[in-house]
Amino acid sequence: MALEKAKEIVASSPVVVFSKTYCPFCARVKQLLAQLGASYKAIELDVESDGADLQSALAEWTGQKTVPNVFVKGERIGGCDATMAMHDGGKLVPLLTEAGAIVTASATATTTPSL
Ligand SMILES: N[C@@H](CCC(=O)N[C@@H](CS)C(=O)NCC(=O)O)C(=O)O
Repeated sequence: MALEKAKEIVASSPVVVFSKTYCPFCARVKQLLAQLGASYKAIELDVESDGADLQSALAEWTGQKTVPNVFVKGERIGGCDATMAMHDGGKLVPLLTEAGAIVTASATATTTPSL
């Protein structure tokens, strides 16, 4: 049940961060996404009534017991370290852009009909 819900949440948004409000690693990831101008859905597991169940389901599904647990386009990136490493490797922004989470000026221009 919680596993189904976790999978539904992941499928429902291009970027999902399972997080806790007081977690500094989660704050780092959310801050990075905000700095990159990426839209994302944060699920704060310490606030959700079924947060503990969701966290257990995520551990069962992904093998990761900690937060943040970051997903882009339904694929798991991992925690804060993995997300930062991906960004440092120059791979995060392209993935976020491909996911539609970052709308660039040029992408906006290409969707504007020419006059
Ligand atoms: N190295 C991990 C650190 C994550 C971590 O230690 N998160 C803590 C919260 S700040 C955690 O999930 N603790 C267990 C829990 O809250 O259930 C990462 O890169 O994401």
